[in-house]
Amino acid sequence: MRATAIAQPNIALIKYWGKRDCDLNLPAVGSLSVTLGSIGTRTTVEFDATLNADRVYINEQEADSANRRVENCLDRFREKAGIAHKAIVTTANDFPTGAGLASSASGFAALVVAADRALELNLGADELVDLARISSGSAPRSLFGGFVLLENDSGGGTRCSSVLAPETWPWSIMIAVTSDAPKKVSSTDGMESSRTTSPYFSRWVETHDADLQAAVANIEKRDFEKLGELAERSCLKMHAVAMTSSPPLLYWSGATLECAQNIRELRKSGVSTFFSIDAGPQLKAFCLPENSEMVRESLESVPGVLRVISSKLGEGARIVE
Ligand code: 2P0
Repeated sequence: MRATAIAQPNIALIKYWGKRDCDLNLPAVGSLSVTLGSIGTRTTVEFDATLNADRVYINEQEADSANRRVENCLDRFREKAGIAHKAIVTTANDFPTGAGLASSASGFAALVVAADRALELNLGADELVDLARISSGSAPRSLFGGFVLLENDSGGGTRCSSVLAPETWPWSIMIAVTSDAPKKVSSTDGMESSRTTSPYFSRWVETHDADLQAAVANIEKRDFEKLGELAERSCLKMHAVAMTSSPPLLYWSGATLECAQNIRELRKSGVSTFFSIDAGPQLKAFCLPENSEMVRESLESVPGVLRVISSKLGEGARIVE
């Protein structure tokens, strides 16, 4: 009744921000992401009839606040397996947790894959997508590798799949880490505040599907420049909605903005690259592998950048033990 899985974070090119159903954690909009290959979460789940409570350890510390979300996820697995055993969950990230690097995505993707194997449920991909999504809206995307599309389906749920395998179109991703501190406002709280208070939220939802469909078409055409334009704009649209929430959500630091300006300057000088920023101050720059050193040097030159993590595209969540 024990299994270990690895899952890798993903970064959305076309962002998810806001929910249409908070109880089922259904996103208001679809999203398109890339799964990273060089940083990850390793999670072991062990169900044990002798335990009287679930125990959750994140990076060797017993967790309180994240515990409820993990317990809810385990409850759904217990219900499917028809057992009441509690579990020990041990999870470790080799990157900052809760700082806009998609640790909840890789964390819950690893958890559902490990729990499924530990209980020998052999659930299908659609069921794993639902179980991951209800815990964290971005987690289904880390179940798959390469370029991944998460869409609302006509039946009131979501579906998720890889639209292109990682080796088919190699990319480099450079993450400029400007802070290791956890964010002050969680994505979940930020999204709900945006939905209820930003005057731009309805336009964000109305204009989103066109961005998503255009991005998928440009992946099919391998048009890096057009995809980059769409992705950078989707990121800035999301932050415009966040910034115009009440109270305003400003996830950037000065260094984040300076990194963004450097990427735009590089692009003006003829280097194909674009950026994205999530609910934290790290900046993610995307480029083709031949430009990765130039992009890295440009980000490293910004005061306030603590380090640059380099990644390629990666695989979906998988069992390792
Ligand atoms: C994304 N983010 O598409 C967007 C962009 C953050 C900024 O998906 O509330 O932590 O658990 O569903 O999964 C963060 O989403 O939020 C996220 P919940 P989650 O990557």
